Amino acid sequence: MINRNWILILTALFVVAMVGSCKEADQTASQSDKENVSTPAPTPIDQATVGEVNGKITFEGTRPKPQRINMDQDPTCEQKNHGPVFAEDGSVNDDGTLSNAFVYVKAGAARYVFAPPTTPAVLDQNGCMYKPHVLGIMAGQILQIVSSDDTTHNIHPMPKNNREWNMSQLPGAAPILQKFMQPEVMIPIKCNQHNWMKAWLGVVANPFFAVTGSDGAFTLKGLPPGDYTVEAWTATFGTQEQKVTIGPKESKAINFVFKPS
Ligand SMILES: [Cu+2]
Repeated sequence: MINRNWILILTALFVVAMVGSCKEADQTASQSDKENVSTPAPTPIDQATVGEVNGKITFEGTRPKPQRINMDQDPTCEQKNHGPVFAEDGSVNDDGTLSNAFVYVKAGAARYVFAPPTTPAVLDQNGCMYKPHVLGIMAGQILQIVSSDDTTHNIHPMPKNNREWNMSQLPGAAPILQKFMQPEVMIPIKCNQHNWMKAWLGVVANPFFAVTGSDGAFTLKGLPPGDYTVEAWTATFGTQEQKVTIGPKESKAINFVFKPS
């Protein structure tokens, strides 16, 4: 009697497991089918002939006054930052260069299809500030949003060409994974909990983009020979573009100088 019951139980468990794994396989298949339909094959690029564009972003003129951020509203945020915090938008480096400029190939690369990287672009929330403040990502690449804070954030991208959404992230919660399928420079991201939190996301159809750091420098590597329009975007001082022709294996320098807005 006992043996028969056990056989029945084991059989039932086996059936449940099989049904479960079939369902999983079905979902995986339909997901990859969808991706295959929407993603054309990448264009082969002769890596032996690629070149690059590099340069610096600088600022000339009277610098805007640094804007101090007031985090009184959430003591958790205030305590995590040791000392005053200033807004990144409009800030000029001591040496006159600009950080947080987004430089990318705006035109000239559309004749190629590029596969988005399989590694995600990561946006952290740390001290109730988005890190990094400006982030580049390829259309279709995963944006992984994490929080290093002991407070709840509500991430709210405000795109024009992509789907708008907002999601809360509690302390210790799993990363939020999202994709932006349409190129869009730039998507502002705010936090619905902390009105000072701001980030900018540059979604590009090609892998030729960079964000300047404390030296104001950028490099766009791996460019096939051709004519390109390179745009430099800043949150406060507007955008500028320059045309550049890259020959085989050529490295060209172009600089952008921004003035007070
Ligand atoms: Cu927040």
